[in-house]
Amino acid sequence: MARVGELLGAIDGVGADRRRGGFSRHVFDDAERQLREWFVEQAQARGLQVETDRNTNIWAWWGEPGDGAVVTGSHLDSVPGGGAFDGPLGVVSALSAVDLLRAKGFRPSRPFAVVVFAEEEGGRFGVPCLGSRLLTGTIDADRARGLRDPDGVEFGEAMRAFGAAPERAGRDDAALRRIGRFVELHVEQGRGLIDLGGPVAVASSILEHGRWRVRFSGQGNHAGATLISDRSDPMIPASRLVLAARDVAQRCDGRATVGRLVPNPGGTNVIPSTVDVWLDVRSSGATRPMVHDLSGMAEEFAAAEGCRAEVSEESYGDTVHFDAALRDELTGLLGDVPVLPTGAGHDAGILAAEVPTAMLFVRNPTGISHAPEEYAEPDDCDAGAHALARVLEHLAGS
Ligand code: HGY
Ligand code: MN
Ligand code: MN
Ligand code: MN
Repeated sequence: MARVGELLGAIDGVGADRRRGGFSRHVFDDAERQLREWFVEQAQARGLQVETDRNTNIWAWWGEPGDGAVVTGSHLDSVPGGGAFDGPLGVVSALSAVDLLRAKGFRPSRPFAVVVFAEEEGGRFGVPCLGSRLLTGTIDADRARGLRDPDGVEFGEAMRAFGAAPERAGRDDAALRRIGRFVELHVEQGRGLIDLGGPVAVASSILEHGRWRVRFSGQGNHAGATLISDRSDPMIPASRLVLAARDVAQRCDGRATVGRLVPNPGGTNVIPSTVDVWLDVRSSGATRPMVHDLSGMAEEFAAAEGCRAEVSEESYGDTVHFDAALRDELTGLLGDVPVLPTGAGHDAGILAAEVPTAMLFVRNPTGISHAPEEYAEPDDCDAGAHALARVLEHLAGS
């Protein structure tokens, strides 16, 4: 039976990003399609019955599909230049857990599925957990279809090119009825387990988080021929907003990040006409107030340069407290493993509003995620798969 590390190794080169380092795998791009095909092969090799739902999430059933299933899984897409574990570890561990259970002669006595959610990172169309948000109706289907990628391609068009029917996208009650419990295993994105010295933890909560885009508009012009006093340069208020985001976050004990800032047209010798800044803000309760303050500052910084600022909300997620009964069941089963919060969003956070949901974390010795340094030791990966198998056997047994 393949170990988790070997299964992960099989997809290691897919979507390797030579320019950024790490991996770039975004919904329906070549790399992500290769990973989808790999997953379907692996699932079918295990005798699982595979189907893709109307929102392009993939479901692999162990036995007949049915309502009230025990479901586990995660995502295969990545952030730009991301690590190898965020997402794939949860999918591979689910396959490995099926192997472990089957090897001991276990057969689920209730419907059982492994799921791969689409576009969890929002790396192409800008909204995280797009597949699970569509499934639960947490995003308006028309809005989702109209989301554009950096090349201006709409998600609806991309769905059609992928062979899906965009007009069918949206809340899928039949699919939701099929989920009785959802458990997602994920590489830890932080240092909790390093400091606690164990390979596996159970999740307690997810921070509230949101994504806003701020467009600063000024006057494009020539870098050499335009006096400083004659400029309306949107890069100036954009730069001030980056620093203000950090200061506001520190003051509010929150987290604010500008990981994406796009000048247009982007020439070295060109004063930009617009600069788009994406704010990623997380906190335990102060997210919207923080962005309210930052929006006011953006307008002030813009006015000071004769520019304009427009703020739009791209996505928002409330704080998620995972199902306490299920969480306690898991910690009991796994022998009092640590219970840790996470600042990272997950599909499990979206599903938690609809079904009893839990998460397992596997130790990441670097504590770094969304970067090539993200890592999990092979033995810890195996410990995670065994823990997941134990949980699934309990939930799908009697
Ligand atoms: O952004 C997040 O927290 C998640 O990794 N999508
Ligand atoms: Mn991620
Ligand atoms: Mn993830
Ligand atoms: Mn010229």
